[in-house]
Amino acid sequence: MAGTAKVAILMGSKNDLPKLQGTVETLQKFGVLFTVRVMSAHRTPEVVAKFATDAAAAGLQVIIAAAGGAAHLAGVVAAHTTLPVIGIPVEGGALNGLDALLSTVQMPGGIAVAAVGIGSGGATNAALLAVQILALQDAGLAAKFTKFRADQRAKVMQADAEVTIADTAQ
Ligand code: RP5
Repeated sequence: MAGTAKVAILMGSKNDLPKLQGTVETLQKFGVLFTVRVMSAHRTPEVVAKFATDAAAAGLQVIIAAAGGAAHLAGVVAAHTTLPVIGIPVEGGALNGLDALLSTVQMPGGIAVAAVGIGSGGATNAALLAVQILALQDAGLAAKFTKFRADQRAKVMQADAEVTIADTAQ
C-alpha cells in the first residue's frame, strides 16, 4: 500500500501467510496502511533485530509478529523496540500451535507481548487490537471502529431474531 505504513505484519515463514488472511483483510477494511515482511528470529535474527530497532523511526506504530513452533519472533521484536507488539501464535506443526501459543503468551515480566489466540480468530483480533491502539490518536479510525462494533452487534441481534423459537413451555 502507498504511504507510510503504521503497522508491520511480520511472519517467521512464508508458510505462515495463509493463516494471516484475517489480519491483512481487517487492516485493509479499516484503511490502515501496513507492510508485510517475512523474517525469522532464528533463521534471520540480524534482520529481525535491525527491523525492530529501526521500526519507530520508520513511522511504524504497532508491530504484529506471527510465528509457529517455539515462537519467539514476537518476543525478540519486542526486545528491540518500545512499540507495542502483538504476537500471533500460528497453528500447525506437531502440537498444532499450542507450543506457539505458550511461547507467545508466556513472556517473562519486563518485555510485553500482547498475545492473541491460535487460529483465524486470533489473526483477525491482532489487527483489531492494532486498530484500537492506533485509534487512540486517530478520531477517524476510532469512528470506524465504533461503527464496526455497532454493525457486529446488529448482525447478532438480527441472527437472534431469525433463529429464536418462542418459549415452548406451557
Ligand atoms: C516458524 O517456524 C515459522 O513462523 C513457522 O510457523 C514455523 C515453521 O516454518 P517453516 O519450516 O514452515 O518455514 O519459524
